[in-house]
Amino acid sequence: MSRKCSRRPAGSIAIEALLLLAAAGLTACGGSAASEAVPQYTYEVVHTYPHDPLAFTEGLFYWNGFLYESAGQPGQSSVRKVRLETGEVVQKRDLPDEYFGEGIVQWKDKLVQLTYQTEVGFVCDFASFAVEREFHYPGEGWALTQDGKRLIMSDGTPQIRFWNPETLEETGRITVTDQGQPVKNVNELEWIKGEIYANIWMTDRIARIDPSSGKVTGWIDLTGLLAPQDRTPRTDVLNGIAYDERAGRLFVTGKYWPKLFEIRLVQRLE
Ligand SMILES: [Ca+2]
Repeated sequence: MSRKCSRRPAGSIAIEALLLLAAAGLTACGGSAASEAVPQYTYEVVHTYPHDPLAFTEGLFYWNGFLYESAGQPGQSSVRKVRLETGEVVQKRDLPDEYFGEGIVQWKDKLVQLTYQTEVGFVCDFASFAVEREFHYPGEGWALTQDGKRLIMSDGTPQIRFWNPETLEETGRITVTDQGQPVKNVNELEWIKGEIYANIWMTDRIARIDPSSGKVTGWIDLTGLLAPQDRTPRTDVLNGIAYDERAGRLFVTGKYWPKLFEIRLVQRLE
């Protein structure tokens, strides 16, 4: 229900109806009048780059000129270092067949990786990708990012966990909510200028999340980003957000997508 309500109202009649409901102390979501409309964003494509259409993207970040990507699926999971401009995989470590690769994050000279339902994570040497140790966590592993102090982890539920980056022990949680309603399927994450960005699985949308409250502070609609002629029966959903902090570049891609995009956000004025 919350997703329908958070969608842009269609036309002035819907807006007038919302205003009337707000005046009556209600909203169309049934919440209080304190709920405010969440800003909506669309996008402009700045650059288009090649992306490996055989990579079932589960984790993505940018560091020092390269993309780092985790690809999932049993028997096909890997961690890759990828040249942005060409999509060339310059370094790769395959996972054992029993693991479905999920989120990755850099922490100092380590790369931390989750697996989907096996409750096992790997701490790897960042330079070589060699596994140095395993660790365990309860529940599913979906995505990782970090804010400079904590690792930030999603598990497919509305909850986002915070971990001590050295011990990998949980230090807290938030529940992602959109105008009071929990948001399910929180997937690939990226820390961007004090906010958590999260792909919502099986949608073309990215939520901007306040890391202290879990509240969604904006919705980014990427509908139409991958053109119909670039899709095959295999092409899967949007997933993968990376941010080049130094240059302020935002990158997104999807599972088995042949392209990766640098995009610029555009706020909808309606
Ligand atoms: Ca990411």
